[in-house]
Amino acid sequence: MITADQYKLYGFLMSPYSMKMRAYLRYRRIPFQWVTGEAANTIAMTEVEPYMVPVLGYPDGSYVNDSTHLIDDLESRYSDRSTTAENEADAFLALLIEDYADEWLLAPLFLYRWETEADQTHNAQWIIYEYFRGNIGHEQFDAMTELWRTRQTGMLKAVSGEPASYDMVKASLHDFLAIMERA
Ligand SMILES: N[C@@H](CCC(=O)N[C@@H](CS)C(=O)NCC(=O)O)C(=O)O
Repeated sequence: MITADQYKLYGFLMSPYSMKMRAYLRYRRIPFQWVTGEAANTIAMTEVEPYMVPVLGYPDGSYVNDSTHLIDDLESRYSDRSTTAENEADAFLALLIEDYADEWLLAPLFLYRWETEADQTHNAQWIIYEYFRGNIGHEQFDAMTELWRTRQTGMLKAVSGEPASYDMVKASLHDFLAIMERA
């Protein structure tokens, strides 16, 4: 049931940090309303700094971003199904894995998403499709898709490094996944 005093999570399916936050809220069984598209973007642009998704709207009307900070805060507010390990060593490893995922895995994600022309087109369309909530007949669809493709592709070097390191960046994801499979 949706109620007015619920948490609201403003994000995008294409945003890995939004998916992290949504998975967390679901796991904790904290009721929330998922808000995506233009409405989510407007909140990210007007209610927090710097501009980014996800943003969590609290029942008291405040807005907060940064998934790590949000999770810390929610961990302290609710005890049921806590994701904080009781054992200190496990808690340290959990923090390490979260940090690695947040700070490093964006590099292979960006590479797989924006390296080839086919992926650039497909993924930019997907983001703008979500922004317009499926209304691909929108007159701004093509222009915004192109704008987003150029914007994100332009960030590839800063996020994923030079082409000479692409193989290493991709291998790091596969090594990480193999280790997690064994864990
Ligand atoms: N540290 C933030 C990172 C969030 C983040 O980088 N979100 C991306 C989308 S996945 C974003 O909104 N980037 C802003 C931009 O592209 O200008 C968190 O954990 O929530």
